[in-house]
Amino acid sequence: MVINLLIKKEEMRQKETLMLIPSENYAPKEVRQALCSMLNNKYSEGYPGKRYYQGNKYIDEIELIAIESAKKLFGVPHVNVQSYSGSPANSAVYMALLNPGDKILGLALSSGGHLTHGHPKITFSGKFFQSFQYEVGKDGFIDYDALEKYAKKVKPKIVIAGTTSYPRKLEWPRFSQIADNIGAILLADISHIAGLVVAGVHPSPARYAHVITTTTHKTLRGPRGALIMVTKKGLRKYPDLGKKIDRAVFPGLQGGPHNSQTAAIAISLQKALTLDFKKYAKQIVLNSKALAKALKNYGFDLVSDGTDNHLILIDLRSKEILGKDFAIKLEKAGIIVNYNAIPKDPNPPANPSGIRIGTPAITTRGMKEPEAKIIADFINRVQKGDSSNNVRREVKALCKKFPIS
Ligand code: DSN
Repeated sequence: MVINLLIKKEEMRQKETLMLIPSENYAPKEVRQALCSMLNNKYSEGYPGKRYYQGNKYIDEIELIAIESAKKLFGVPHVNVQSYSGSPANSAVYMALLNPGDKILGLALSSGGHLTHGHPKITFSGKFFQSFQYEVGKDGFIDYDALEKYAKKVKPKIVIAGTTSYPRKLEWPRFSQIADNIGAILLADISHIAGLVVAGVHPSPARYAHVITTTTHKTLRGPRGALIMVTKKGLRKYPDLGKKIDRAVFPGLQGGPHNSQTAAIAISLQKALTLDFKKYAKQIVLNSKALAKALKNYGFDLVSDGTDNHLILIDLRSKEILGKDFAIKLEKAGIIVNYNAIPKDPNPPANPSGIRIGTPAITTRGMKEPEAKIIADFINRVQKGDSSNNVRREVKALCKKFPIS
């Protein structure tokens, strides 16, 4: 069958190339097996103990394990594990807490935010709400003073603190103070950094935000999926917030949960509770810092001049190549990245001035700081015009030394 052949080819591609897209990772075999299990056959609209279909005895147990594991991992009292992915999770939070036309305030996409954080005109969050956007300053860091002034002026109902291409630590106490001062809800979208948060290598928003969303497939290394979590602070402010969130997910936005996904989430959350996972997440950051340092030594300009987390945003303007062209060259050499806007990018999003790279997937392969330096050398050689075939051969050899199962 042609599809089976293409799946095999994709497996081979993933094995033989360096996956440097910071939102991608290799999910463990048990997670992938759960995804294609017979749980896929079952309808389970509703929640454990309150389903609209019979035959959900085991599905209930699985969903409860996923919920309890997430509560323990993130230190929160209420979790919904049914959102299909990150965008539906954020939409469910808005549906639970906002009315159409309410004001929302999120980080601009061009400053490292996400489409669902109020990106204007073309997105659900930008069309159905009055959306306002804050930005990073000239130094590439979120300008909290400017955000505070803007929040006081706009008075949004919700402040969204979350990022997709921001290489620095998020200052939760500052976000919380800004949102609390204007009586706004604080939503922390930790999709990119969830694995780092559970390992303690990035501060947790659990004491500061009212609601936390995260995808489960990035640094958390699970299946595609999402969690919506209500914190103690959130329940103090809105005692029925958990119920509201659950009702927004089902029946508000979704029908039956994807049970195979729920089981895969449960497995990955249990793995994330182990000491091994904490070591893994620490290594992600060590690798990212080593890669950033080596790239700087080769004269690459990094937005914010470095990284605190799993990702690096390279400003290519001094190298006189656009992000897309460089990403294509790197792909020819077996290095997979994505082109990305840099703050205040003079070029359009479809052909921006930067690339975004990250270390979650290479760390899953077992690579450490020495390999991060080798990868920086590969990237530099591609930029300098070394033959992509030469680099490709070396990339393949490196990947072979660090196999994935
Ligand atoms: N598309 C994801 C990323 O690459 O960061 C965010 O949703």
